Amino acid sequence: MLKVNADPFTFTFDPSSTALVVIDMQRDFIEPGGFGETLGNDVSHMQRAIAPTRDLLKLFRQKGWPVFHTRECHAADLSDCPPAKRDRGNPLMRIGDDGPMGRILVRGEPGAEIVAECAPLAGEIVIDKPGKGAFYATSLGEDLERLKIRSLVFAGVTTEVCVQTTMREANDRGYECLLIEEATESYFPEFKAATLDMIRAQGGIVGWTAPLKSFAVALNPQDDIR
Ligand code: TIU
Repeated sequence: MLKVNADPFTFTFDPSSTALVVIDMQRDFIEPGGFGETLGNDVSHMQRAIAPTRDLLKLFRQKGWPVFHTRECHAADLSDCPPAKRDRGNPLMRIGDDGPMGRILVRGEPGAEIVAECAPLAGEIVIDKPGKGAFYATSLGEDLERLKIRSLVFAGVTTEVCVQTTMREANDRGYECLLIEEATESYFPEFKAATLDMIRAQGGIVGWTAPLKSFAVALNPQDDIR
């Protein structure tokens, strides 16, 4: 068992049953002209999550532990996009409309791809999801059961929407969930802070959070240069 110095207390995990889940590090959320910006958000906040997520991916890849990537996106005919999702509010463009990175939030379009720094490698599982949570209407639950995973380490965007929703889904299914603090971002810094607090409140009601360094040191104690 490995131990991570985490909040609200030590996160203990068995490396043989632990996977990384990187949520929606897509151009549509991170770059100008995508879905996130159409909703009126300042997407520049997302840049902060890229390097820590890349570094976290590197740690899992060095160990050969399982890596999942998710992408929020819809079929070209939008048959998996509820009208309530497409019609809500007054965005600059709607899901399926033509934007500078192709059709907004549509599978296979440039905007739906994961940013180059965090791109999936061969053998890593990519889960396309129509909702905010990665378990709803996907194979994620079955994939995790097949691999006998018990603990999940999370990264990605946005903290309070797709990351938190997926962590709550995972927590209800019995997974021990750790969110790496620098490897997630929100368009609203105060929402990120509040979400980290919510996750670890009440004795870890949803799970744990930890700085990337604490996780890295748990994996490679020899790197703990103080
Ligand atoms: N709008 C927002 O903050 N997020 C999303 O719509 N999806 C994800 O978080 N991936």
